[in-house]
Amino acid sequence: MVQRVAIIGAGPSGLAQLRAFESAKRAGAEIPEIVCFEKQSNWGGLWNYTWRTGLDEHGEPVHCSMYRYLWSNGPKEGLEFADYSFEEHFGKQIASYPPRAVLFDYIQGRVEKAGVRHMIRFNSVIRWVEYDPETEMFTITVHDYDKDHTYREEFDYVIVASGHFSTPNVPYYEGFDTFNGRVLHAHDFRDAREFRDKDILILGTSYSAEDIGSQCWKYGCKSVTVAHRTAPMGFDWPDNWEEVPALVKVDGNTAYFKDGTSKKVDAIILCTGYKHFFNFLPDDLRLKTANRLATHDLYKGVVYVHNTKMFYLGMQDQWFTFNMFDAQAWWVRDAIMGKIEIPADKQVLLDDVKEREEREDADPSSKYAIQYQGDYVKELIAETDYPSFDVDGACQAFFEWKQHKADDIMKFRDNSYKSVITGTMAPVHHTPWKDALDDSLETYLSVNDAA
Ligand code: FAD
Ligand code: NA7
Repeated sequence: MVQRVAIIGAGPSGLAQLRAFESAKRAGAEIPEIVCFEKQSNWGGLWNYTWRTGLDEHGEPVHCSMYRYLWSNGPKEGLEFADYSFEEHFGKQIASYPPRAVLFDYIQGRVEKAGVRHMIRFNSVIRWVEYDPETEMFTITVHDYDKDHTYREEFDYVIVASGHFSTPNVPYYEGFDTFNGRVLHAHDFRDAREFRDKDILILGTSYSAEDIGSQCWKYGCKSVTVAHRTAPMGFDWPDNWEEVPALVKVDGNTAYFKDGTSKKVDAIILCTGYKHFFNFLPDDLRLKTANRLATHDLYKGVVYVHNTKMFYLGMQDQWFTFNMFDAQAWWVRDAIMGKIEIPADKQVLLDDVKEREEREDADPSSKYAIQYQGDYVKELIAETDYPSFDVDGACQAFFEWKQHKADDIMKFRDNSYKSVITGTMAPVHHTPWKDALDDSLETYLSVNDAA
């Protein structure tokens, strides 16, 4: 009997898994039957942009958390696929911080080349997954929106690749319900021009806060105020940008902060992070973890310790993304195909998780965290046939990126780095990021031609 594998989600992680199996097949191996379920009508996960917010055309929660004008928040040299370089896709080297549409095109190029689209059932949302210890099979309940039909199918293995930056963490502060303006989470942010000439308040100090604030600044908001719960971001911000202590309450349009100061604002954007949220999984299969580098309950960061026929991809907080998902997908493929043995002793799995957590907690610095995740990528790659690449070189690009941000937060995207896959240096983008208001693929690439 051919074994059956279900992949939940066709974002970068699920696509990495499809590509991993396809590469084994191409090399002559017999692979299991693979079915990837994707609730959206297209692949790409978060990179598949939609103008919609709230519910999608079917009434499902909109998955997309990305927005117009989003450019890569780290250098592309840190995420390049080892088996499909930017030069292979675009026919030339391109600048280091591509806008969303350019990265979507790159992600898509690899899987189009691999010819894996037929393995994906689109408009198909997973409603429930159950495991029967007697038969050692999973039963998956799916709703197919094209046929408006719910059905169940059995699988030997399940790989959850549904992402964890889609279900917003939305705190409540006194006065939100009577605030005279928009209160929204980053998940629902789409177009910075909405906030032109407005005074905006942002809660949170991580990537979304930094980038959504920068977007609004770039597209002409009047001022940005960022309230921090723990610590300020501490960059050298433009004049109309300030960092203030934690928000205490809102009264009318006035926001009050912990140090007794206040500010009148037009809109509040909650950049307060996301939840690992799996409403299609019962308690015995559902991952519960904080957003960290060493996820809880995942052996090698991918095998669910309470059921080793269940895998999770991309559940870590992320410095590395596409290449880490690849490393995970190749490893999971080999575990399913019996090339890698998962220890039968549960204690060994739990010890592995504990060791990873302790090692992560040993040093809070971002430099350590980058190297930690780079080492994780190296560890997995060494155990499979994923093309080896200079992971330390990618770490180096991240270290330089951190320094460039500290040097000038509104100019860091004007820098370029060397590809660790092809060894070529990226060109400096023709237009500085702050002046590049049109971020279409055509403009981004043609600008480089003109340079
Ligand atoms: P996702 O991209 O979230 O894909 C998950 C897929 O699963 C989706 O297609 C979804 O529709 C599907 N799915 C979910 N639930 C179900 C279900 N029940 N049934 C069927 N299908 C389902 N990374 C970078 O490398 N560079 C960046 O610049 C960058 N910017 C980011 C900006 C934002 C605002 C956010 C939120 C993230 C950003 N990331 C960035 C990180 C991002 O997490 C990864 O790049 C990547 O998208 C993760 O891939 P994934 O496949 O694990 O998850
Ligand atoms: P993150 O990185 O999880 O950060 C969440 C931020 O929200 C962080 O600064 C938190 O502050 C803050 N937070 C969380 N809860 C609250 C409340 N209740 N009040 C105030 N502030 C709060 O999420 P992001 O969206 O920035 O980034 C996620 C991904 O999207 C990332 O990988 C990027 O690639 C894009 P804390 O420091 O805990 O005090």
